[in-house]
Amino acid sequence: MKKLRVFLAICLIMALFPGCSPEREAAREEKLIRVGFSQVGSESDWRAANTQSMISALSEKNGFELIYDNARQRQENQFLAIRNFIQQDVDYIVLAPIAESGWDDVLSEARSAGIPVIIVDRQIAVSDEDLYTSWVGSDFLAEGQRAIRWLEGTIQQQGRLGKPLNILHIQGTDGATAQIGRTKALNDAVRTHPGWKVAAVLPGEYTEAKSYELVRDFLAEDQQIDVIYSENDNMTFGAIRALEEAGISYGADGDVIIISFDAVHDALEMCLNGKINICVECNPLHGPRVAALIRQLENGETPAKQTYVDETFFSPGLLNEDLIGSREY
Ligand code: GYE
Repeated sequence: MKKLRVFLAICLIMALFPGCSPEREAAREEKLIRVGFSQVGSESDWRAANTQSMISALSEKNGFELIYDNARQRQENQFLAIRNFIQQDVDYIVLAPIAESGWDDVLSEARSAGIPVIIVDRQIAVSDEDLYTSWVGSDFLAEGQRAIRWLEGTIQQQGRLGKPLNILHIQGTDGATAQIGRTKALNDAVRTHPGWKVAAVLPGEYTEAKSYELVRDFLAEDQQIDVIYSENDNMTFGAIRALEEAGISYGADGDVIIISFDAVHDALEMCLNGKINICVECNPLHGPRVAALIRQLENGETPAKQTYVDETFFSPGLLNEDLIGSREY
């Protein structure tokens, strides 16, 4: 009798709430992990590949509900986004920080709310390392040193070691780890090579447009340069446009050596064609890495505090169309 009453009660509930089928309940119970992701902006091809990687890895199909915010290269926007994520009580905050400093307050708020924070790409400098759970990204100093070793070897082959070398330095966003590391490698090298000189440091902010304008104005002053050290591919594209307009030859057979960072498709094509001498790889495919970190945390594991990804570099002799075609970005 009791069983019959329970059965009738279930039938009644199912009749009143047709959405409550056992399948739907099960699906609802298989709860999506809610992730707020604050992205730097959309300044470069590298960033577009990174955003794509994050969105496809943190998809519903993979068990996530992603709240994506594009900060348009402004740290204040990242503060707003993070506060918004806290308000929405997300399960995890993922931050791709614009610059290293300034995070203590907002990340303390996240900690008070009990929300773990994962840092991706650039790093943060905080008073308390416990303000974030884990970081994954590139070793930007090593990338810079890779470029410098290549330059030293090339200059030596050309019999120009010890001779004057005028370097135009196009810099990424001030205070970003990618800028700090790549800049340090160059400055360290300039200090150890008496003939090497930085002709100018141009703040290109990782964008093609800004770099183009700055290099165009710089070249208008009739400056003589031997090397362009450009801290990302998009700024390299801008610089190359300015060189073309000024009628200055560059690349493998030209007067100006072009060093570029990221190694996105278009840059690799230009490298294969001898327009860029070296592309130092910077891997943007962090989506699956971040998803794996979250899974580890969900399983009660403690992921590594810092994870550096493996990277290499490309010069024309190391490239072919098949290799470029096989790469995801
Ligand atoms: O090199 C640049 C992007 O932080 C590694 O940011 C990233 C850099 C990348 O805009 O293209």
